[in-house]
Amino acid sequence: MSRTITVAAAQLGPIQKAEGRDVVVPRMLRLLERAHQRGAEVVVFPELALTTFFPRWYHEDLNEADHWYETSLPSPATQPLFDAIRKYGLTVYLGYAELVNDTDAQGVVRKRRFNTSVIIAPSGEIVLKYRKVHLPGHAEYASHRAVQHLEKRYFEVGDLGFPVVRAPVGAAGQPVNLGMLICNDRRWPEAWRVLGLQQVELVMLGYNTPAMNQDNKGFEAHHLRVLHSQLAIQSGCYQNACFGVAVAKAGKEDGHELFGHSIIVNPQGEIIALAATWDDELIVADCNLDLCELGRTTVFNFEKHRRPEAYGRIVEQTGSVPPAVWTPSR
Ligand code: CDT
Repeated sequence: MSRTITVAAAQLGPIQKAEGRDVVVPRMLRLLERAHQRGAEVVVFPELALTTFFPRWYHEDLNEADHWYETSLPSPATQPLFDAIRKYGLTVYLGYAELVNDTDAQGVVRKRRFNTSVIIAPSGEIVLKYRKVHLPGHAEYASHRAVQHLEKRYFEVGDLGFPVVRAPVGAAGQPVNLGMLICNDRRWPEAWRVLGLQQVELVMLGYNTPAMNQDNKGFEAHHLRVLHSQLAIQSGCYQNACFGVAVAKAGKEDGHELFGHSIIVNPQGEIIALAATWDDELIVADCNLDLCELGRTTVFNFEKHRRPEAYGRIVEQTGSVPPAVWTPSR
């Protein structure tokens, strides 16, 4: 019998700055209900799914930004999501901003902030947590930019690595090797490979990606923004023989456009489902996990073909260095 699971990408349309969890959670509940009606066992929501993409807004005092973060899951505002997850027997990826109050040895409380995602089991338990490693943007207000992208101000670099867990999914409880990425992580092959080295079968990732390059450092055609996103996800799935569910927060948030184009990708790197709108939209695909075997046992049989002794620079070096210079002998 094939190991087929039905997965859904629950794309969210825009969330305006003034809209709170009381507006967003009912929209997410409708998507969960539709996912259940369409036979989904796994549902993936976007990065920072409960709020607008707040890193575009500058707060001089970080404490003023606390209302964008969750200090516990579930909370009174998110409890209805957990109730629906239990009712429908779903496994759910949820992206959110996490605020942790850490107390040090001297009893001093320090606030720590992460861009986080969790996998929630059909029982409502948290199966796995991931904190975003590749934080794009900048930490200080950048006057040359049309729009701020202050992830380096609002979040610490994730400290949980790239974990993979084998866990039963959905009401049927099929065991699946599950991993997570968040938005910009998808552009870094190192992140995918660390998941691949743990035999990941399903990579879930949410994103908020501006439709236009906002760095003001040169022109980038808009269609290339989508191409680059898909290229990264398709190659990540192919090179690590896994399925990927990549889910956007899309549309115009307070006038700032985020692209949609949520996709589900198979281990051959093919897009098997694609969102057609920049609004709340559910796309669903059946994923036969046995398809992960072909790549894993042939071209990407890591045990047989990887050469870590030649990859030293990948972990020893961060930035690039100029190459050795060759000069003709005469
Ligand atoms: N949210 C997020 O990581 N967005 C980035 C935008 C990069 S531009 C600063 C992305 O890689 O899609």
